[in-house]
Amino acid sequence: MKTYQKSADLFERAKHLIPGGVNSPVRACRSVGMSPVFIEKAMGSKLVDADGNEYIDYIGSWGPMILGHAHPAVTKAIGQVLKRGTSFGAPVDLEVEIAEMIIDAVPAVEKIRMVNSGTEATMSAIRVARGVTGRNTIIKFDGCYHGHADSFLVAAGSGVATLGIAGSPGVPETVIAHTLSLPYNDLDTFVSVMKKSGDSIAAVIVEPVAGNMGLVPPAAGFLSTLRQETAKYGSLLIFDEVMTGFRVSYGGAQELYDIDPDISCFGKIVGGGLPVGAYGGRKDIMSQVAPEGPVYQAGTLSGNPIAMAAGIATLKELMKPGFYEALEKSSARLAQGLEKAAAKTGTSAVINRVGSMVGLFLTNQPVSNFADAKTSDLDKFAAYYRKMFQRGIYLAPSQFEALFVSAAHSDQDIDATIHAAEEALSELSIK
Ligand code: HOZ
Repeated sequence: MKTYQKSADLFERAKHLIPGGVNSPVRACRSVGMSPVFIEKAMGSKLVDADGNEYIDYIGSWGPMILGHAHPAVTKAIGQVLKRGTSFGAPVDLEVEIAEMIIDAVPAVEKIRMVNSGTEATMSAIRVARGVTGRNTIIKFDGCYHGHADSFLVAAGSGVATLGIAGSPGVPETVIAHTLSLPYNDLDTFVSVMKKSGDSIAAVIVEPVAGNMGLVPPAAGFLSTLRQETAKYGSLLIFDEVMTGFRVSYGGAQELYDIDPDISCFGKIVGGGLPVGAYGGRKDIMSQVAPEGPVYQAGTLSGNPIAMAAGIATLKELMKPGFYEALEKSSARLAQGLEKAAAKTGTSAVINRVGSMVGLFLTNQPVSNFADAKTSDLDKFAAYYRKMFQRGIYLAPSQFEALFVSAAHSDQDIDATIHAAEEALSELSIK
C-alpha cells in the first residue's frame, strides 16, 4: 500500500511558509484536486518522492530534462566546474562556449545574451523590440504563455489558464493596454489587425509550437504569415523557443518550420536543468543591448558557470548522431499508444504531437487554438490525472500543459504508460 505521509507533512509546513505551499502555481496540483508530492530524487525517466514512491516522469522539470534526470555527462560537467567556484559575476570561458554553440545551431541568432529564466528572456526581448522600433504595442496569442512579466499576462496559458483567471491584479492597465492578444492559428484575424495597426506594432511574440495550452502545433502557413506581415510593417517577430528550442529539433521550431525570426528566446534545455534563459537575434538588433547599445538589461547571475556547464554538456549530447531520430521514435510510440487506448475505451480524446512534445485533450473536436483546448472536459482530465498518478505515471497536473518525452524513456516505460492510460480511461468511461 502506497503512502504519501512525508509529502503531506512537508506540504503542511510549506503552506505556512510559501504562498500555496509552492514556488510556482501549477505544481500545487489544485486543478486536479490533489496535493503535490515532494521529490526526493530523480534518475533517468524516473522520479522518487519523499515516501519512496516511484514515477515515470513526463514533466521533465517542464521541459529541460531532454536527456533524462541526472544524466552522467551533465552531473560530471557540473562537478568539474564546482571545483572552480560557484559564481564570479565576471566573464567566464563557458559563456563564450555556449554562445558559440547556440549561434551555430540557430542561424537566425547572430548574437546572444544569457539570462536566468525564460521569463527574463521574453521580457528582455520585448524591451529590445520596443527600443529598436520606437513602438510600444505587442501582439501575442491567446493561450500562449511567455512567462509572468506584466506585458504577457493577457489571455495567457499555463498556470493562468489552469487557475482559470483572466490576468493578474498588480499588472497596471496602462501596461497591458499595449498588449493585443489574438487567436492562435487564425491567419485572417492576424492579417486584418496588422493591416489596421501594423505600423504601431513593435513585436509579434509567439510560441512557434504552443506548449502552454496543452500542445498545439502551428497551422500550415501560420508562422510564415507572421514572418511576412511583420516584415511588411517593420515589426519584429519573436519566437519564444523556451520550450521548443533544442527540443523539437536541434535548431528548434524555427529549423523545423524553416522560418527565421528576428529575436529568439530560449530557456529550459539550454540550462541543462539549471536556471538559465537566453535571447538572441540579428546583430543589428542585439547590438542595441547595453553596454553595446542603449537598451538596458543586466543580471548578477547571468552566465553563471555551473549553469553554463550544464547547458554545454546537454547540448553536446544532443549533437550526437541519431539523438532526435530515437526521441522521435519513442514519442511517436507514446502518442500512437495513447490514441489506441482512447479508441479502445471509447474516449473522446485528441492527441497532438510535435517531436517529443505531446498533448492529450479530453475533447471531441480538433484542437488548434485556446478556445478549442478549453472545450476539454476538465473534471474528466482531473480524474484521469489522479488515476495515472496512482499507477505511477507523473503527468503535468493541468489540461493546459504539454507532456515531455526524454531520451531516457525506454519502450518499457512507454508501454507501461499506455497500459496505465488504457486502464485509467476505461475506468472513467464506466462512470
Ligand atoms: N509555468 C511552467 C509550466 N509551463 C512551470 C509550472 C510549475 O513549475 O509549476
